[in-house]
Amino acid sequence: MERGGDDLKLLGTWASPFVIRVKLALSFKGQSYENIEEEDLYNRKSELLLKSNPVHKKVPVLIHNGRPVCESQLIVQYIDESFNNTGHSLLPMDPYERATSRFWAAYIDDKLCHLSPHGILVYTLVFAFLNGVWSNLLIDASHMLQLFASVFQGGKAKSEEEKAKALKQTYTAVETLELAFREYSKGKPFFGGDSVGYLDIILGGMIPVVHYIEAHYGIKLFDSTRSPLLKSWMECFGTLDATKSVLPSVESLIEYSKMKQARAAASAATN
Ligand SMILES: N[C@@H](CCC(=O)N[C@@H](CS)C(=O)NCC(=O)O)C(=O)O
Repeated sequence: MERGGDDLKLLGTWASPFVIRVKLALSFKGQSYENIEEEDLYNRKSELLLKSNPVHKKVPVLIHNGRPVCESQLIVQYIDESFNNTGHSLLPMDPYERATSRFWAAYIDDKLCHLSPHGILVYTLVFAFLNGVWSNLLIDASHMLQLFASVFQGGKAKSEEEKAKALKQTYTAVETLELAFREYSKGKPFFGGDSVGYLDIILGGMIPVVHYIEAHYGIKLFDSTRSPLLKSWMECFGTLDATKSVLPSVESLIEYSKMKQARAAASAATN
């Protein structure tokens, strides 16, 4: 789809938190785009993906007038800068505030999204969910703990104590983020104050998976005790018109997860 001379294509998978970020940014900027779904991201990447992101071979990739931009945080910044005449600015104008927004965005990715000593919980769940590889382990919360501990620790069995420590580190990161939200929002509903800003988009991509983790494992990442402000933020963010059209429902994620798990089980049975 083209709009105002801009040809925008988004290469992604619909359930990916990183892809959802980009969709949120495009939605808030009122940009239409062609959505190109990677059919089998973990087994057979498309030629277009390999050509567009030869370094990491990951989604999302935004292709703007034929030129690819990779890495979700950079794509959101690119969208903000490229379409500065539509919607409001996502990043703050002040250079210091821009730097601190990027700092917290890196914190979210490091502690909550990626495979790191701290960010293991969510990353592992997202990976397992998208991949279906460890479907037989995804039974309940205690199995889930084994799952993320085993991935984090390279498959080596570790003590319950160490598993609990990894979970605690994730909760500590949430508490730290809660303090950052308090400082940035200044009593308003969003990181960006009265309107949605860069950090809302970065964390907003995680909302579907946060709901999924709660529905599937009974683990509340944002709750009224540990992070009441983030809990309210999540509820409020999810009701906006620009987000409702983008965020997949928890039911669709559960269905998708079941389908992936069935497919993984069938492929394991034939091998
Ligand atoms: N740092 C990247 C992470 C993107 C990422 O991990 N994408 C996953 C899907 S959720 C992917 O494409 N994985 C394919 C693979 O690992 O081969 C970003 O922010 O865009």
